[in-house]
Amino acid sequence: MKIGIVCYPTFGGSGVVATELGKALALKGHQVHFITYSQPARLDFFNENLFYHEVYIPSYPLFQYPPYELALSSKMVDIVQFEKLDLLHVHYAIPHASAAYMAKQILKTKGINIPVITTLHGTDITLVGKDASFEPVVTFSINQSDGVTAVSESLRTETYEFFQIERDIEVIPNFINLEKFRRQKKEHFRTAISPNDEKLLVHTSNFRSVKRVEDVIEIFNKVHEHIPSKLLLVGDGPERPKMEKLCRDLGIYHDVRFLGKLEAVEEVLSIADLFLMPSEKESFGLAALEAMACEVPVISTDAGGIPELNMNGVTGFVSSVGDVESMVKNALYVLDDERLPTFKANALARAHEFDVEKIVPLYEAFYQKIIASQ
Ligand code: GMT
Repeated sequence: MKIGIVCYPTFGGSGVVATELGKALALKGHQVHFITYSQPARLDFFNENLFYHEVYIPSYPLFQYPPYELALSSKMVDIVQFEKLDLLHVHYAIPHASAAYMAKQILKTKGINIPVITTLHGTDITLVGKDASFEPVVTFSINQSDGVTAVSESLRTETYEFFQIERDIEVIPNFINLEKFRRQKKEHFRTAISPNDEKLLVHTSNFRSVKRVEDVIEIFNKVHEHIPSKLLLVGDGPERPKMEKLCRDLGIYHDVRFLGKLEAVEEVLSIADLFLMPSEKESFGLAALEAMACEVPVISTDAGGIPELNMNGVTGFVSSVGDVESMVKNALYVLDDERLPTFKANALARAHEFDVEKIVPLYEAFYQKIIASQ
């Protein structure tokens, strides 16, 4: 198939999933065309089936807000026509689904029918999409898509609850490349970070308030009172300065490392004992899956789709949002030297259920179904 993929080209979960999907499809012989405003962060290797088309937005003094969506629709029209694509797969509803709708209508006037598939990722529904500024367009463009997928049952349910959706939404969970995300031997790195074999807790996120990074720090602060431990924080975002101050105020700053945005997160995960995800909302929790693939159990909330991934008492534990005490208790339980190896093995076994090799065929089958229904 010749597939156009539209996504955010950043380190964010939806962009990562879209890029990894495109890479996996290209390896299976499909021709994949990324249509984005810059090179996707994870589009890091050459393959003869992978193409990248940049959306260019001309600047003009009148535009306080450059009309990206129009430039994106025009680019989709151009690429679908020129490359003779079989389908467009857009990740994250805003503004990709409505831009695709516009492109589809334009192409119709040229006698071309291009099937459009929209994958819902989370905040496009649970946070931003619900806002009155976007809701009518989100509802309309989901209903106008030829196929819709969501990354968890929870997100599917929430979409039906908050929007007037007349379409079937198919759940295709996120996936993991187990060749990239696997526990590597990084003993030198571990010794440098925890010279006295302190336990290593890790959190990775975009440091937005929805991730509740203050809970990560509170949990670590209490765990640290009981067992020698260190905290590694990967990523960057608006909450980071406040979090650095909190660590200073709590007197734990020297046991916490802010590592910023990293390309090779798997190297940090390879030395970790426990992953913390106390999010307020999380449609799937890709960062937790990445940790599990590196044999790291997860202490998380029960928000959104997390319980569909993190099995309570097996791969870690889930608690209510904000219940720091419960997450501390669970973290100490998992970190026990007798129990930790079992939790690590369970986390890896669970990650295997989301192997890219198992999930990508579900997308291929869905593409075929939508193309056949046209
Ligand atoms: O988590 C974020 O803030 C980024 C966001 C995105 O759209 O890039 O992530 C969402 O999509 C990921 C990939 O499907 C999911 O794993 C995340 O759980 C989801 N985030 C939220 O629902 C908050």
